[in-house]
Amino acid sequence: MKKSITRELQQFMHGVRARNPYEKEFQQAVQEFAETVMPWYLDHDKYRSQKILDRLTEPDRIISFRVTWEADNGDVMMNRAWRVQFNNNLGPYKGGLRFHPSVNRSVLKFLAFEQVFKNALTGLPMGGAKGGANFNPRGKSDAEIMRFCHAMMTELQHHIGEDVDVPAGDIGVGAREIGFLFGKYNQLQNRWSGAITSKPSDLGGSLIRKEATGYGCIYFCEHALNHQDKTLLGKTVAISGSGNVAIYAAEQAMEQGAKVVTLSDSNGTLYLPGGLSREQLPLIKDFKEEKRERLSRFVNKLKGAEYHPKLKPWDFPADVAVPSATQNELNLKDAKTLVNNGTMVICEGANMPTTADARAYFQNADVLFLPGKAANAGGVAVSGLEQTQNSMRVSWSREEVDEKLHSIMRGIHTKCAEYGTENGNINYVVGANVAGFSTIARSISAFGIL
Ligand code: NDP
Ligand code: 2IT
Repeated sequence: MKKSITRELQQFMHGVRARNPYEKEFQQAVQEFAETVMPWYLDHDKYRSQKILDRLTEPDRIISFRVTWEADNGDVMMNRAWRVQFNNNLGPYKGGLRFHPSVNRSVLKFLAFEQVFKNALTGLPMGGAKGGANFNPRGKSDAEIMRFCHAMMTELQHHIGEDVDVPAGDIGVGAREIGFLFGKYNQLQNRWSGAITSKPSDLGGSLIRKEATGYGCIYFCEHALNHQDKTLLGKTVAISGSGNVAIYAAEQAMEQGAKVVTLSDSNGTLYLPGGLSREQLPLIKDFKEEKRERLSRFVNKLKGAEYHPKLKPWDFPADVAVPSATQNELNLKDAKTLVNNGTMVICEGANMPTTADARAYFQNADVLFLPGKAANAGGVAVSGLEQTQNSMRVSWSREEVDEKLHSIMRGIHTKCAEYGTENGNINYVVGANVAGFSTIARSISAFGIL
């Protein structure tokens, strides 16, 4: 990197750190972004003089509130919840809700920041937001989950709406939670509206939304491999997580002829040396989606599977790694193990699952690195299609939605190639960040000084 660019970057990050002390995840997401867009930014005096990058690292607003609810044993419980509305230049704020004990302002700010550019890449009219609570759904009864969701929506309803801000699911927020949140919203508003997406289809959700992030991720991976005259056929794929993204990434990887050798949860890793079979996938869906069991509780039902409580998916040999659990789950040590074992592709199903040093290591080792902003955009893309269907009061078929998802993932790949091609190779981190940034920068500039 040129000295002048390094100097600008240091100065910029000094300001970001000073304004957001202690927010490590947010600083990390901004640093990764700024590093890659700075050369383009410095080439565009118009945007630089309007301080577009500085303005873009400050959310439009953060709503912070208390959620009080009652446990089954009568205890009064309290959680913290937030909605970070980052930028709505391209459309209503849009992004998921996360329920996990690790949720805090920094985590939601990094997620909302990345959502702005991810949503811009889809080409659909969506701004960027994220929300959630430091609530742990694990071990709670359905009645407790319901009371928590209803209590949360009692406040959140004031800040969302189909033309204002449209939440969806994320970690810990699946069909059950969306049902409770959406029901309460409709009751409080006394009307039906598409103010929440990733709804089950019988509540007005889009077909393929449940599958969209995982499927889209594998479609994107296939595009990137095809660009190098390769395919997923016959490749071994290590996937982390066993939630919404992981399960459908596994399903689509198998559809493309790959062999899925791992899944995981926060307690350990499931290793299937012979690959996950088509007969085993419905069992995993049932235990994870319906019964919400830990992998260790049903590994004995999966023929040929081993369970390793102390190991990560990255400890097992695979051609392609698809981190699909949470941020910073793949560190430098894991990156070295993967490269030593011959892994050729990292395709991020989760948001920022790779630490900064691990990402740099992969890029120096010529590993094909596909960042989450591009690779996992399929979920929010089909959320966008769900908004359209809800507004039009129509339901598209699985085939129609899947065709549109394919076309959006193809379009994102084309944008990455347009903005990220260096010496004949695509740098997908540069491509995704600069393509998203240029779209948002144009819109901020067009609005004047706001
Ligand atoms: P789920 O809640 O369905 O699944 C999360 C999975 O990750 C679970 O297996 C969970 O294990 C594991 N996990 C969560 N936190 C940790 C942790 N701290 N350490 C280890 N494992 C962990 O979430 P999703 O599948 O929806 O989301 C996964 C990732 O994908 C997130 O980064 C999310 O932001 C991102 N994403 C999701 C989209 C969506 O449409 N759902 C769209 C785009 C990105 P356990 O059950 O043991 O906690
Ligand atoms: O990180 C993400 O893109 C999501 N959790 C999906 C957001 C959405 O609005 O569907």
